[in-house]
Amino acid sequence: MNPVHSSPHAWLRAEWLRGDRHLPGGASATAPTCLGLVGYGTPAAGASHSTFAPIQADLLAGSSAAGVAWHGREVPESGSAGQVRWQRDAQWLFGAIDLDEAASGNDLVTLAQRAYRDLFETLRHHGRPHLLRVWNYVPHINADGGGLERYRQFNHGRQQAFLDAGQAAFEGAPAACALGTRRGPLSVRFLAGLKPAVPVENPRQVSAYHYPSSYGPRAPTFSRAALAEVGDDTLALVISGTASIVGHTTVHAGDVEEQTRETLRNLKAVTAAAQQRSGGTFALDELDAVIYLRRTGDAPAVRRVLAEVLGEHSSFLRRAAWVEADVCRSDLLVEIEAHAFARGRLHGAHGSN
Ligand code: 3EB
Repeated sequence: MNPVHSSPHAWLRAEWLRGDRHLPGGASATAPTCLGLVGYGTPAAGASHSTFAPIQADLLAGSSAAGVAWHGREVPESGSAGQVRWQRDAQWLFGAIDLDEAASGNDLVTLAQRAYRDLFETLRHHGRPHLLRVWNYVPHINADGGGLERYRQFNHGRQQAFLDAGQAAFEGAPAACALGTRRGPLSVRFLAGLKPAVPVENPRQVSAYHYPSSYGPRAPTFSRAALAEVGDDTLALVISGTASIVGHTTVHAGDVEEQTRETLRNLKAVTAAAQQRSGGTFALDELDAVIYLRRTGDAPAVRRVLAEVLGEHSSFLRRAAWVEADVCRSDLLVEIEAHAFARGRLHGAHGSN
């Protein structure tokens, strides 16, 4: 059976946005069932406060996709409350938050905490309490924030908001990514549903929420991946940003090719763990991936390694979105996130099998 499975009857599915398509408010870019977009580029005039506003990071030349559209089965309702724009259907809620740091007058700890406080308030209000996936884009993520790196400040505010809201800040945290942008606001996008997702960890890596305090006073709040039943006998697998980390340590600092190989070993391990947990078939070379590069000039080398390991004609490589962004540790040059759909069901209790 083809492991790439995306049923048009499922309650949730994902669709690549074409790379040559502009992302305006988004309305014309997608079908009416679009719940939300995570696309990259520069917002069209007046569109920076749309639910579909792009993340302000540049696509690399030749990127075949401009981002991912998440669809429900019905035309969603939409609205906004405070800083949160949202769209929802009977099962899922997608939200977008963009906070201008300079205008807010707050430090990044406070701003991150506020973003997540508002996020959790939105989930509570709409009765979709379970986060599946969060995308975080932090301006100048590796810069110093007055004695603490800005990513570490972000982690502090994020974890505090999870604790304040009584949300799982350790085991059971959502899948996520956190990348650095070079312009624009603090941008958070999120997808939440009615039922808890099943978290998946990577046996080659220490769980991020258990990283030692040498990486900052508060650990990052995310699981390596998460699985959800999305209807029509279909499972969604969302894999968090994945990089060249073994245990909790960066490996191959300065070597983008070896970092790419290690990242693929991690993606393979987490994909295998998801398969073991669910019985779904998730093939590494058929994942839908977003590839983030700190240095655009590394693209040919990364592409060469991906072609060698996954195949020149793999759907992974043919379909991937390539985005210029800073990875959250300054010694990391590449990070890859992914999603996939497969036939299957989740059995048994949350987190066990
Ligand atoms: C890592 O494995 C690399 O802070 O939400 C990956 C995915 C990373 C998510 C986050 C950070 C985050 O630690 C960085």
